[in-house]
Amino acid sequence: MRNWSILFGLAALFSVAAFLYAPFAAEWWLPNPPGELHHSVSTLGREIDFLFLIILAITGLVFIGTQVVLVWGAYKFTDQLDQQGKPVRPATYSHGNHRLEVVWTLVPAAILVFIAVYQLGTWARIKYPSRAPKVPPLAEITARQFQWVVRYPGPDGRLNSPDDLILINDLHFVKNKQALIYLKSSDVLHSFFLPYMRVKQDAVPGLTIPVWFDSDRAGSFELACAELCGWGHYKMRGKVVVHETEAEFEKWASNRLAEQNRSQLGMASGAEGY
Ligand SMILES: [Cu+2]
Repeated sequence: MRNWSILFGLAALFSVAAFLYAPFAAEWWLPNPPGELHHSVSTLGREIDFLFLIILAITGLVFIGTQVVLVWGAYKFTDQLDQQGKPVRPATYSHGNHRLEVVWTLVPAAILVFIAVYQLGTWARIKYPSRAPKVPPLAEITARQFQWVVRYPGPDGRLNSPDDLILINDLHFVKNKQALIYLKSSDVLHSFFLPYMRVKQDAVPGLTIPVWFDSDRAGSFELACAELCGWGHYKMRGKVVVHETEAEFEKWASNRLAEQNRSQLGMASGAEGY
């Protein structure tokens, strides 16, 4: 049945075509700003993308190699029968090849060790708390079923003081400036996910985890929860706004703070709500 080799060959060709097409299609590639398909907005994001491409190249080459061998094997060693329906070339049965198995275990192991060692520096820059930027925290973010509670230090610059600005699903920071947040959870595991900044960090009940990122493009991006955390998981979609300048950010924060104070005053005096 030589036709099977053709089917396998077509499937492999389709996969390789998709693989080659992906980098040129925005909806197939990593999330980046519109019109800038290959530009990750964050410094660490660019490092992660580079690692990703290395892994993609290795797995891509292995994929093409194995598919070529598979199709060639299916084509060459297909069964052939003579006029009487007897096989021209009787099947031989193999019980494995020790040398081959050693090779295909050692080579992937060596590749994995290479990747593990090669990415160590990037991992440290992203995750080690000792490598967190030495800047005042932008906010404390507490995940809960089903929202992100974002608490910014108020005018006194200190978190957890009475003048804090508290917003839901609304994260703001300034372009080209390191943003440091403290991540918490008040119920179950959530995962703080900024796809455009390539940030993904679990929010773990009982822990306060520093997370840092930046962006060299202003604009509005997405914040999501990447851990199925309950029935309302889908609601944990938030907004990340990167402001062009510090002044713009300050103006936004003071406006929101004034709004918050007004509604609190209103609630205290019973003039609004209820
Ligand atoms: Cu969640």
